[in-house]
Amino acid sequence: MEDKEQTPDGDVSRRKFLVASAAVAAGVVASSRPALAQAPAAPAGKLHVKALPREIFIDHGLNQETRLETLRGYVTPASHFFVRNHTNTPVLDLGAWRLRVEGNAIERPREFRFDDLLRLPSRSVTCFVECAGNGRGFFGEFMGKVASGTQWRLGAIGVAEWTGVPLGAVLELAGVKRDTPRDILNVLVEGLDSVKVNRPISLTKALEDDTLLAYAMNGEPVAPDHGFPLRAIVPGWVGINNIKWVGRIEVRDSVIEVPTTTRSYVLEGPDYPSKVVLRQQVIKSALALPWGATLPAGPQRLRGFAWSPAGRISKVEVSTDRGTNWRPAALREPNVARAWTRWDIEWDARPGEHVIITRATDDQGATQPASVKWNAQGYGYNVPVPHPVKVV
Ligand SMILES: Nc1nc2c(c(=O)[nH]1)N[C@H]1C(S)=C(S)[C@@H](COP(=O)(O)O)O[C@H]1N2
Ligand SMILES: [Mo]
Repeated sequence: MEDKEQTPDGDVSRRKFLVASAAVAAGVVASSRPALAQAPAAPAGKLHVKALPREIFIDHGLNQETRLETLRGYVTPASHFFVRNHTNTPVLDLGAWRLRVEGNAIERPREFRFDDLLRLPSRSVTCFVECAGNGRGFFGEFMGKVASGTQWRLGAIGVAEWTGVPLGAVLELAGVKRDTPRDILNVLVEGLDSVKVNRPISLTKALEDDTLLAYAMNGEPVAPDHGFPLRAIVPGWVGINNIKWVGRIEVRDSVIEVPTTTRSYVLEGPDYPSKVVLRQQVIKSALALPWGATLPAGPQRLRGFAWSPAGRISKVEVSTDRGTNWRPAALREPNVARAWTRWDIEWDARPGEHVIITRATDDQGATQPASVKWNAQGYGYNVPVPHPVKVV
């Protein structure tokens, strides 16, 4: 894989994109399968399949950030779910699709068809998928030192009910050799996008009940932009682990090193003597208003979201006076661990320029910190942010 295509949140090279879209245009993915078994085709030259209205998404090109203020329910519908692609969305044919499970720690390498997976016991998990770089823009905005990659604020997250088969059930059918190390990154999940984005997780994480190969999102087939026909769901871990368009899994007896663990998705910079390979996300909260919103004076109900990779949210505090006083927000159900909770609080808005700051705590005792170490690729920014709001 070329370095250029693996830069954190960087765009795929223009050349590679032209090749990929030419393949779509030439009908390379077409087949004689019944229409029902096919994903909708992305018009040639388009990066994505779904509509991306500017009222719902902030446009970062390949990457599309959800405007959290447009969300109404607990789960994020596919129409509103952020998109983080390393290259354009591939349009896969379900009939031709296969999942290969192989590697030197696998007893019986084998291939699964989609129907084989549907015959296995099904499991549903409600959790977030959140980009490791969610909040990256704040390194530049509040630390004065821009980190490389898409300058997200806090909309690179969505929560869905994912349904599929536990990854462990599939690994069990292929047989994982005894004595395979459990806590190193040796279970590689690979996508069928043109640059074959892949990332290894540990066997321990792979065998957790809630780690899924998901074929449904909020009760519907996973949409093309979100990984049709199958994506990995690795609750609590950074977004890259939730590989879309899964086509191959490799289990080895040793660490699997790929660009997503050696080059990107690592913490590095002046404050990191050695690179730290990312696994788990960090606790965060967000106000569901446009950045720089304008509100009318008078009583308002502020609302937002809070989420943690480890537990349920136990507290959200809100300051409307630049951090001097904090008040607890009401937490609304559902409040699912590794998904999120919605919160709201009343605010008597007086005319002028304000900032609203929110700070989440989870039931494991984790709280958003007062500071975070800068890192070159801008991961893990979770300091409470002063969200600007103008009252007129
Ligand atoms: N095959 C593949 N899987 C992928 C990616 C990708 O580019 N290709 N992007 C990853 C990243 S960095 C994130 S944050 C999530 C985003 O998932 P979404 O686009 O469904 O929101 O998918 C992950 N899985
Ligand atoms: Mo990501």
